[in-house]
Amino acid sequence: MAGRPFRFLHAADLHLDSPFRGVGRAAPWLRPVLQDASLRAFERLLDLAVVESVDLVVWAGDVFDHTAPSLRAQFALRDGIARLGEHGIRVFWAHGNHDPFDTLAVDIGWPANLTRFPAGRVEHVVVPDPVDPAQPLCAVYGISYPEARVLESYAEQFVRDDEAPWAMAVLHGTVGAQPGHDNYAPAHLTDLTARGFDYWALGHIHHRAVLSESPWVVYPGNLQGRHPREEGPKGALVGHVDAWGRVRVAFHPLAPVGWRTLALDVTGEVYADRVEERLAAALADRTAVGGEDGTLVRIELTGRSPLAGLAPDDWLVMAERLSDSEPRPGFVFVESIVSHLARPVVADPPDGLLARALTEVDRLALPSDWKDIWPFADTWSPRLAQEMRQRVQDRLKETLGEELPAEEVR
Ligand SMILES: [Mn+2]
Repeated sequence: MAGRPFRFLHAADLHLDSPFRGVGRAAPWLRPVLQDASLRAFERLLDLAVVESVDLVVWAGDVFDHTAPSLRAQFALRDGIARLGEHGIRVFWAHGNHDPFDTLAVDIGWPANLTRFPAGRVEHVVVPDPVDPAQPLCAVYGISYPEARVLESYAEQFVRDDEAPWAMAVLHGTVGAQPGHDNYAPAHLTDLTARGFDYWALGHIHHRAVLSESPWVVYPGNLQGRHPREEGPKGALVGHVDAWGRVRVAFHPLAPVGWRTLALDVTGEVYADRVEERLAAALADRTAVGGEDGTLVRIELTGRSPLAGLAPDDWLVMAERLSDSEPRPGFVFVESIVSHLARPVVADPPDGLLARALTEVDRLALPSDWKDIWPFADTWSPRLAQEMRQRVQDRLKETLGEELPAEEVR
């Protein structure tokens, strides 16, 4: 072939106007940022399509989060499609399990540049060459879910004919083994690669993944991560098709808010402020930013430390201290600090620790103070605890001329 080079934008799982999970205690300034994130990502998707001068935009399902989308989301979508139309960009939408064709309640009319693929049946559209409309530029094949639960494979319905020199297939579903996702419209990768298409524009799996490059079989991932497992930059793909039908795929991050998990081993740390210092330093690393505007962080603490005794509410205090209290570019909000800490098991106290602990014992005056030390000593070492008890007894004998009853020194 020697056709006209063109570009397309491929996105999926936009879940417009969908709520964030687990951010109920977000600061007041952050709540609207999170509520608007999916729609702001969508605005950026439109900007990207215009700036990149794509010829077509394809959405591989779950454009809406549920079957009764808010009017706000409907208008955002309608206006967005119309805006693309003003730039001569055609839009193709294959409905998925969150926005199934037959049960999706829409209260608006769609612009003429939108093609919604029919429910349960593959249809294709030949897109004409914008300069010489008598010539085909490419063909786009797609199918929509009639309802949420589609358990049969749709792959066999995709049959390419040769009207157009280049053809794309748009499908929402599970290709290959994808743990953690509903197994909808399941297909093996080889079911797709054998069918003669140049590019499979997939949706449903929220992690970006290139399953094959010849032909291309691609999940762009969702547009805006909504919980800690949907980590890292999220956005859309722009495919550059050259005159010979070869495709180069470029990822463009669009999500305003990104998720990031920060794991830190704090073995040996005994002071919460020292842990906080280390976390603040890790959070300052701007190379690990999740979103274009800011990042929500889940912190996972591992290792052995006496801080294992802190309660979730205590860690919440630190999460708040580490979070931005007002908006700024590159904001950080610590969604939670999850402690997997275990108490230390130390056969012998580390060098110097015993001496320091015994010095502390010597400085104490009252038996009530001594008792505060036992739990701490036990977390470090039975031997240390034993030494400390002995030292306390010695001190008592020395200063008061009496011994504490054994059950009090344990
Ligand atoms: Mn889906």
